[in-house]
Amino acid sequence: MLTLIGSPQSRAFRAVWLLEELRVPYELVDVFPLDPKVFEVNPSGKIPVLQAEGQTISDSLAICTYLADRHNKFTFPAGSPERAVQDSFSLLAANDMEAPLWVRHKHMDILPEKLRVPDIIPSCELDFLQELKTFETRLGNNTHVMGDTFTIADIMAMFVLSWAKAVGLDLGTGKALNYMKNLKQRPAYQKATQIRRQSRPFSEMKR
Ligand SMILES: N[C@@H](CCC(=O)N[C@@H](CS)C(=O)NCC(=O)O)C(=O)O
Repeated sequence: MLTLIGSPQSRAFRAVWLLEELRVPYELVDVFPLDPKVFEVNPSGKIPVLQAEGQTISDSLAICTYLADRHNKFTFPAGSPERAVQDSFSLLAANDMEAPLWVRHKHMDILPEKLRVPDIIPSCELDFLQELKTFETRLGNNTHVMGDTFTIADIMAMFVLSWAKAVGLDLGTGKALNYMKNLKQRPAYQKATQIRRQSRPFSEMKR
């Protein structure tokens, strides 16, 4: 049995979406970051964490990579050049696009007031928007980052694009929005969204 620890309102959404795509049974432990249940399995207190086959796997990309490899679905095989390109898209989403959003979020909402540096926010937004251009250029006119094939790199990208949109960043009217519109049609995405809607809102988290 797979156990996914983390609120589906967080990056755990990526794993929920993939588990729904794979149609494998799993238990979801809906907890916020820094919950004692998270510290029991991850010293950073961060979510998501997946428990599988006697291992504890942290990080949404590591979890999605494990699940996709294990089921040989929604991924190109390790060692293939396509896999390297797929991985580079996953990392573009997880590192280059996500890091500025995370720093922005910390300085707006998470850090103690005295540590927040509001002046950093415009540069975070600029960094994100530059990487969005990179993403759109690489995506071209494709429906998925790997062309016709849906992979976990799309799950990684969709999450960060949705996050940017939710916090009011202007994604323009072009490729990224069309890309998102197409992915939203996937039944597993819709199921994962329903699971997210039924979970406890992040506003209830106490720091
Ligand atoms: N790279 C990690 C980042 C994990 C992460 O930062 N998760 C957030 C929730 S989305 C968290 O636990 N933050 C800790 C906090 O809010 O203090 C991943 O993709 O899983």
